[in-house]
Amino acid sequence: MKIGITCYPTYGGSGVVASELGIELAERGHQVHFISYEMPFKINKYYKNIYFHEVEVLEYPLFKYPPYSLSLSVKMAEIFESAGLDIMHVHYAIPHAASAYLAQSILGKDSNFKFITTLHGTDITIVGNHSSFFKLTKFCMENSSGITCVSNYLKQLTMETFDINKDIEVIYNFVDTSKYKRNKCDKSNLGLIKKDEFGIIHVSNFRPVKKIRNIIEVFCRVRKEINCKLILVGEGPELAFAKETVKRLDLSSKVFFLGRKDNVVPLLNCADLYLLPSKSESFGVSALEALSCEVPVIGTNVGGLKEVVADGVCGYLFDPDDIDSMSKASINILSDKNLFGKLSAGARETALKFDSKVIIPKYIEYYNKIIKS
Ligand code: GMT
Repeated sequence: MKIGITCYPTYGGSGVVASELGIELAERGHQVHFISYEMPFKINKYYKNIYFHEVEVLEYPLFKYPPYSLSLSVKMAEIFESAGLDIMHVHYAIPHAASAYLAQSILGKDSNFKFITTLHGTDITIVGNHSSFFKLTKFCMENSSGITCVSNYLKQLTMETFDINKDIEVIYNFVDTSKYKRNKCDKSNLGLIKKDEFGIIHVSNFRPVKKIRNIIEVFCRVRKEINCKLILVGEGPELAFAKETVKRLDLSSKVFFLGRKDNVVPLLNCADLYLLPSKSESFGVSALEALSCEVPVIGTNVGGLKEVVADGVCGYLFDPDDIDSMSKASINILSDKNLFGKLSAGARETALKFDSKVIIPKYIEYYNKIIKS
């Protein structure tokens, strides 16, 4: 099959999932054409069957905001024809689904241009339902050839918020468990965590929804009882605040800010606990990656995280601001070897259910269904 993929190429869950999907499809012999303003950061080496088409954006004095989404639609139409694509798959509704709709209109009905929109979360919960986008998001979904959501929670929310009268397929996020796995080497080998310390980790784009302040607060309480360090990976709007808070609390020697990292597996291998106290999370792919490396998760009982982290099996879920319970649970996990062993085994078992070998065929099946429809 020849598949076009458009996503945000920079840091962010939807871009990561779209890139990993492209890599998995290419490894299975499909031809994948990424169309975006930049090469997705996860496509950081040569991959057979993967092509990249850069969208050029015209800067012109009249344009206060250069219209990227229009240039994107033209590029989609061009590549659909020149590469002979079978299907276009856009990740994150705004503006990608709108560009795809326009590309379809440019090419006309006879072109057989079909596009699938995958909703990831904030494209529905924050951006898409904003009054400036609501009608467009609804229109694009109703005019997509197919829609997928990354969790049942997101499907339900989308149907309720937008009153969508259309089938939505749930295809969960996935992880390559052969890459995301515990290596048995010493967790102190990166020089972050000492042999007798525990590592607590969080990976995200540091947006307010991630509640970074709660992570620091939980860490503050846990470290009073447990010899541990905090590893924060990623960057985003809350990073400066997080750094200031850590400095103010005199925790600079205990907290590592590592910035963006392409490969988090060695870092997850230093960790004993993953914290994700998000206010809302449509799936929580970073938690899944931690589980795959046998790291138990403390998360929140809101949104789609409940479909990934089974409470008491591979971690625990609490209300986003229940710092007290999160801290107590963290201390319990790190101080009780049996509990830790049970949860980390449960973590790996849970991750295996979301292995790419299980999930990627669902995308391929869905592509075929939409192409034939
Ligand atoms: O919040 C992020 O990390 C980025 C965001 C995005 O859309 O780029 O992630 C969303 O998509 C991920 C991949 O499907 C999901 O695993 C995340 O749960 C989701 N984030 C939120 O819903 C807040």
